[in-house]
Amino acid sequence: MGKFDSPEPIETASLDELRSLQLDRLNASLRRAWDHLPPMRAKLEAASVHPDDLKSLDDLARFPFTVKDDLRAAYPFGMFAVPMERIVRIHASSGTTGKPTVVGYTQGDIDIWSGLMARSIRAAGGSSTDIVHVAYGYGLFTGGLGFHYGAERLGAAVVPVSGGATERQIRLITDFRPTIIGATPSYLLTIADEFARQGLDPRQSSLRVAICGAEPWSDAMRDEIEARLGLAALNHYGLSEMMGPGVASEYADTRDGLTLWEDHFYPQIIDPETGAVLADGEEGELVLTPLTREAMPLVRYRTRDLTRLLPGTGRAMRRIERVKGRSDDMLIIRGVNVFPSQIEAVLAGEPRFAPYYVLEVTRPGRLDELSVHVETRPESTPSGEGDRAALEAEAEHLIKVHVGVTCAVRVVPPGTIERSEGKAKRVIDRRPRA
Ligand code: DLL
Repeated sequence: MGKFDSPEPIETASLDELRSLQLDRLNASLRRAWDHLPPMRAKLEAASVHPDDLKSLDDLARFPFTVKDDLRAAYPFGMFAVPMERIVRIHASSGTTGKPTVVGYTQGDIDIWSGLMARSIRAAGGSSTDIVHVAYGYGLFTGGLGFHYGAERLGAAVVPVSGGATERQIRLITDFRPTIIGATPSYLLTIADEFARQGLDPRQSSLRVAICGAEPWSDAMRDEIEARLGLAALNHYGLSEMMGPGVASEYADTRDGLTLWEDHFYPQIIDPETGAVLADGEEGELVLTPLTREAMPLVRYRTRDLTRLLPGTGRAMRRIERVKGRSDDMLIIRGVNVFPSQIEAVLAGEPRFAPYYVLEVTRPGRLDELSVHVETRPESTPSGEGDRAALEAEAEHLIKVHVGVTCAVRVVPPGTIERSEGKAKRVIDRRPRA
């Protein structure tokens, strides 16, 4: 049995033990930031706080936030708290707008990351006997290498496929018989489609567990993936700024949200408008403070992800609820806040729709308009214009009732919406730039 085949002691530690470990680690991390990370120290000084002001975990609320723009301003290496000779890895976010954010790691950071990924894969039901097919992208994106190192640390056999070249993914799954796959949920559906295209039944594959993350997805999408591929699809959360995947992960035995690895990340939920810390159970923006990062001891990083903190199930570490979306992905359509994942959940209620959709936002006059393009399943394409119009009207009605927004639904033929090979693009914004 590998070292990571059974739970680590901290997974079953008492709440007191966990809180005392967190306080010690938080003190040390704030101290590292103060001593070695000038932009963080400047922030603390501007807010008139010092690491010594942290006497209890609640005192963290007095400390200032770090935001993505702080990382951009420090581009490329200004957020590294160690000299370059101690940095052993650099990742960067894709940066669709403006400069990318750069993340550095010491060897110690890589070791902790690998350990947390091994823990996550084990929590999902993996062990050293598994073969893990990694279909997350390898490269500057943290997904591929994060899963890779974790699976290796677990002692499993890793197949480092990366994303894309979907035909070949099917061949490798068929020939190598992996038992676990890591992929974004949208790419997993692309893989399922490709199985079908090749005349194969994905439910007959060797895969028994999928570890899905890197983008928002709904419970309905999970049901679809599990039914089509005949496996357990577990949720996995992370972000580059903390290190990558491996921040929170779902246990196979409870399947009730993502246990946040609180021995390495201290979570707070804040009101995104006021910045005030909210009580556990309330919905708001997740703020994370890494407790053990050497290269980037950030203080109170605002993730923009909206979720809630829930008590642990039989564990001291708390869970986060499935992330609804990022506050920057939220559309405001004539005053109504809309997340793509909410539309996804409604569309999933109509069995004739396939799980492929895209939202298009336009501004023909002064007001924003939303249209929802959704594919029908091949076996249920509309029989004529009347049938199509009725299906569209029904979906518009359901979206109005459940999400509260008026939109135009456009039913499109199977295969017309662009398939994902990584993070799905759910919104096409055609509004004129301000
Ligand atoms: O997506 C890291 C990752 C790789 C996570 C593989 C899981 C699996 P970034 O590219 O920096 O890092 O994007 C991070 O993706 O702030 C969330 O908005 C979103 N996200 C990640 N996991 C989930 C999830 C990786 N399970 C951003 N549910 C985060 C919803 C997720 N959103």
